[in-house]
Amino acid sequence: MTTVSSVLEQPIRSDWSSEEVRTLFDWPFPDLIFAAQSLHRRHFDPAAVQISTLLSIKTGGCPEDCAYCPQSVHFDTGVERQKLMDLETVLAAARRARESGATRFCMGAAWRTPRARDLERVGEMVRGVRELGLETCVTLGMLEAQQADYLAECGLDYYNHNLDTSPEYYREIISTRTYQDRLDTLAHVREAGIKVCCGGIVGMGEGSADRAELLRALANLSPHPESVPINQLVRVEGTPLDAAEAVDPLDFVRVIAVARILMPRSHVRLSAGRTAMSSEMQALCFLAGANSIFYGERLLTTPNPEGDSDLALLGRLGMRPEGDAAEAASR
Ligand code: SAM
Ligand code: DTB
Ligand code: SF4
Repeated sequence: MTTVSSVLEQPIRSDWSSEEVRTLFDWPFPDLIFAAQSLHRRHFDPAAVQISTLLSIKTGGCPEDCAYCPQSVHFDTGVERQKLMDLETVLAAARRARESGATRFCMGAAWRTPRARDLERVGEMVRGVRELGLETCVTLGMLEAQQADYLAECGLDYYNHNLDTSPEYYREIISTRTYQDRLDTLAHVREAGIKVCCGGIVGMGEGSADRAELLRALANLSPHPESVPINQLVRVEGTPLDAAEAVDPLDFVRVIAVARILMPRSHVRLSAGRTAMSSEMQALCFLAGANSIFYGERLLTTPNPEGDSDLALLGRLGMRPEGDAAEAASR
């Protein structure tokens, strides 16, 4: 039986059954938050939040058909296509992110998989951003083993590639690449020695069993992804999901709490969708174990809360960016 005391006593696991994870979703909210917060405190400073900034280095015109995505060529969303950015433009954005307090700079490209010449240029960006003292993350679509090895040689810290939803619901969302393709890319990244950033999206019309199966698929990766972005769907006009039903905020908090319980040592990122969340809901997410956010006024193509309002929220909660002077002194 999965009980509060059993989840607090057991070691870190990668063998969760469907039933165990579904049971967690059915727990009374106070038990769930208590267990998540207890595990969070065991492994992290509960007042510290890791800050990442995103930049879209190649926008739109993507051949994939991910039903949530404004950058797919299959949907008319009005996103303006932009070819791969110059190195200098990327480095200028990275410097600004560093000045605003980000410790990780994430670069996203709307590709199915990178071409050789493009991968080389991204490799130069990774080297340049690292020299600024920032952690680096890229998300470029599917990777073969040699491509992952090349990025590792360039010093890449993290590769983001999401499972997005449960294996069962996946076919409703994407037809141009399989779940197994995603698992293969994740294996190549892991074998290359790059840290894995892998999560999913809530609010695409999935049921609570699908949410449980997504988290089970993530937690049964061994080792766990170091970073787990939990996105709330940003409904973009022109995508097939533009009229998806809004998620009950408390159900979203449950997803964060279960992710924290299953993957106690991972950074769980309260990722896309924060412009639609109240301060109170975000506070509950932090209480449930979220300890990372995207910071800066844009995600890839859609808005994110203003930097000042995020700092104000952290201030109201007595929380602070991970790695800043106050946080380092308290360690
Ligand atoms: N093209 C690459 C790929 O998909 O592998 C990288 C960029 S893609 C935009 C990265 C992730 O952003 C997706 O896997 C998805 O989880 C998330 N995402 C994209 N559009 C979103 C939306 N409208 N709402 C929430 N998350 C979204
Ligand atoms: C992730 O899980 N979320 C980020 C990042 N990885 C690349 C992307 C969110 C994109 C939201 C829609 C947009 O701005 O285009
Ligand atoms: Fe392309 Fe990535 Fe968007 Fe899918 S999520 S359409 S792969 S940019």
